[in-house]
Amino acid sequence: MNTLVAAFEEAYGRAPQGVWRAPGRVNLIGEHTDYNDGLVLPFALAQGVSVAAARRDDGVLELRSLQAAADGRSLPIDGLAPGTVDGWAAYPAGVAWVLREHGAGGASLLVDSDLPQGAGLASSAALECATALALCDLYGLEIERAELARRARRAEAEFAGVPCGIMDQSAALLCTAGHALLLDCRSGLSGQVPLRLGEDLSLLVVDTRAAHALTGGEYARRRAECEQAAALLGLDSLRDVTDLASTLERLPAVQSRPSLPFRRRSGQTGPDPATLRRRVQHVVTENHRVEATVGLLRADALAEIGGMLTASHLSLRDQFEVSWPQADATVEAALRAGARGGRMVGGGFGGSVLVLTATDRATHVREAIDAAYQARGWPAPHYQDAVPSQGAHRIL
Ligand code: GAF
Repeated sequence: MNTLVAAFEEAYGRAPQGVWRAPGRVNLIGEHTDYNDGLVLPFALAQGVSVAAARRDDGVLELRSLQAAADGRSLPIDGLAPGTVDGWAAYPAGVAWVLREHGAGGASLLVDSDLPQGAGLASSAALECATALALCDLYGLEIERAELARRARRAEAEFAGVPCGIMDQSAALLCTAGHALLLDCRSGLSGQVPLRLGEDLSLLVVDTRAAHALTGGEYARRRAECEQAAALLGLDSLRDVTDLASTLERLPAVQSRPSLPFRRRSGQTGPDPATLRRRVQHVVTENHRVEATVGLLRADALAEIGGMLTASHLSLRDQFEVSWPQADATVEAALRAGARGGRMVGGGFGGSVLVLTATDRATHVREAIDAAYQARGWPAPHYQDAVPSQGAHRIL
């Protein structure tokens, strides 16, 4: 933090009025459920984004980042509009844009991050939420955290043009140390679920180093498919599915084709029925897995959730089709080496994998994953131990 304060003084010629920090997240389980009004269970990482900031009264938002030293911006608050700012700056600028109507004005910001970008650990949400807390404090805005998460999500979706759900911003703002956050994305209600690892169990975050970006069209396509399935079923959202088997029967009959990766036949305008059935199957069973996982955690049976994690991964791989080769190889190698379970986390198509393992097997698990990457000629993955940490807060 001292480096950040010194860098702020050098950049702006005065001291910051404060420093705010928001964490990245790992989603324990409940993937691609948030935009289906479903359940998610993320926890905050110790790694995150810090923002040093001072108020300016000339209506200018100055943005600099220690990770993008050559890419500073100076933006008039009045001129902020969706689509006008590109790159990393779109996220803090989007937050200033959503908070403008509440009275937030100009500020000088300097960003620092120890979260890898593109690792699927919600670095954009962390940047948005640290900025949001900074602007709220600088301008005396009192917005409760669940509402602030909704505003930060709007910044990302409407200003930066990334069609995300509400999970990542909620995790950054609402998580508490030693817990996962159970969030019902339909009601907005949330609760804390104990996630204490103790000495015997470790949660390993494996950055597969296949970069992930939500701006690619596949995430938006999955959303559209889920919406289309719900519309065909006459439901508001897939959360309303009560009986999976009969629901799948109600979707138009499966045509004779293998249920392999998404592909449109020429001339076809939308996803075929088999694809929609797979999407529905994932979302509905994933909500059940969240409930089952919460049950185990509340019964103090963390060691038993491994099967849920692996089942989630297989569903994301085979039904939702958002996994990627490094993620599959990581889960496979980890399980072979005796891990209790593992799954890809986040939007997919790159990013990180979460592995639950007995601590005394962790080294063996890592070696097995390394060997799998080496055998395929992939760059070695990066590892970190996940420690369920506190949500966004002021650190200075
Ligand atoms: C990304 C999105 F930002 C989240 O809202 C969520 O949909 C997730 O992908 C998939 O569960 O992180």
